[in-house]
Amino acid sequence: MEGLPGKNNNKKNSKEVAVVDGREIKELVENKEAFNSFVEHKFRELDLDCDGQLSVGELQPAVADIGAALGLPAQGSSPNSDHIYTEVLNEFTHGKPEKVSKTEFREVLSDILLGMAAGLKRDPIVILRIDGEDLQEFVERPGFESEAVAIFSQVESENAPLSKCLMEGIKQQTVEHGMPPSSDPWVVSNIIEPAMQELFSNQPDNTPTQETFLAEFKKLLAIIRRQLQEHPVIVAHTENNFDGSGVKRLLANKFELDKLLDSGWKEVPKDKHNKTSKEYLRLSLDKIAASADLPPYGAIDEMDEVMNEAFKLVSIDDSKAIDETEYKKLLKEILASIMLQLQGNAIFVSSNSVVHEPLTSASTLLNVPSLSVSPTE
Ligand SMILES: [Ca+2]
Repeated sequence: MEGLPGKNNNKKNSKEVAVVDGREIKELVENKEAFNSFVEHKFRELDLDCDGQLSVGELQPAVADIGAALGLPAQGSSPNSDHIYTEVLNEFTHGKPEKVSKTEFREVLSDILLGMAAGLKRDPIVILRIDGEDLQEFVERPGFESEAVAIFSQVESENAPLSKCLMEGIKQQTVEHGMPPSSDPWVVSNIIEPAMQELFSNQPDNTPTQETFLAEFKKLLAIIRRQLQEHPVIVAHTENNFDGSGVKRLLANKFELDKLLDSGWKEVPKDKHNKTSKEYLRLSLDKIAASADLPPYGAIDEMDEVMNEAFKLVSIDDSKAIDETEYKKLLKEILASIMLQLQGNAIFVSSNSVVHEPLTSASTLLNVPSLSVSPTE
C-alpha cells in the first residue's frame, strides 16, 4: 500500500498519552444502574426547554461530543467527517426532523457507545502528543540525509522550484517521524504554510541543487519543530493489521460460528420455499464482520477487494435461491476465502487525525475515564 507509515513503532511510545480501547465505555453501558443515571444526567443537560424530548438542535452538543470522542475534527471542517456526524444524528432521529424521547436517546446512545467500544477493541485509538522532540531526533539521525537525498532525486528531474521539493519532502514525513499528518488541512494552514512563509521570507524560490535542498529542508523542519514546541499537536492515531487471524479464530470456534450463522439465517428474507437469495450473503457477512475482526464492507477499499474476491468465489451475483444448508456452507466458504487471502497478504491500515481540542473538554458526553487525556510527563 502507498503512503503508509512504516510499521516501526519504536518511537511512538514516548509520546503516547492515552490509549482508548473501549473497555471503560463497555463497562459503563453494561452497568445498568450507572448507565441509567448517566443517561438521566445527560438528558437533563441537553433538554434545554425541559419538554422531556430532545429536538435536533438540542441533540447537536451530543452529536458533537460523540464526534470528539471518536477523534473527528470539528463539524464543518471536512466533508468526510461531516458525513459521520450526519450519520450519528440520523441514528437518533431516523433521518426525520423529529424529537427524541429519553427511551430512544438511551437506546441509541447505548448502541453507539457499544459500537464504539467494539470498534475500539479491534482498533484502539492512541492519542499522541507531537511536541517537536521526535522530529528533532529524526533530523539528527544518521539516516536522515540519505532519506532527504532520496526525496530530492524524485523531484529534481522535473526542475521543480525549491518550495515544491520541500512540500514533497514534508508530505513524506509521518507521525513516526514526529510530524503531524500533512494531509490534514488544519496542519497545512496552521503549521506547514506558516513555516514555508517564514523560510521564503528572505529568499527566492529557485530550482535548488541537492545541497541547497538538504540545507533548506533542515531549516524548514527546524521551524516546524519550534512551532510544535510552542504549540504541541494532539493526534489520534489508529492502526490495524488485518491478517486473517480473527477469521481463523472464528472458524475454529464452532459454537460461536454456529450461533452467528443461525442468527444470520433467521434475519435474511426468505421465499415461500424457505430459500433466500445469494445476494443476502453480503449483508450476513457484515453482521459477522466484527466477530471475525473484519471491518464493515465499504469502510476500507483494500478490504472490500478481499471481500469481493470471496463473493466472486461463490458467484454471489447469480441471485440463485439457496436453502439454509447452502447458505451456511457458502458463508463459511466466504470466510475461509477471506482468511486465506489475508494470511497470504495482510492488509495494514492506519489513520491519523488531529484532535483540535483536548478530549477532556471537548467530550463532555463521554467523559468516562479512558477518554480523558492526561499527559504522562
Ligand atoms: Ca427539549
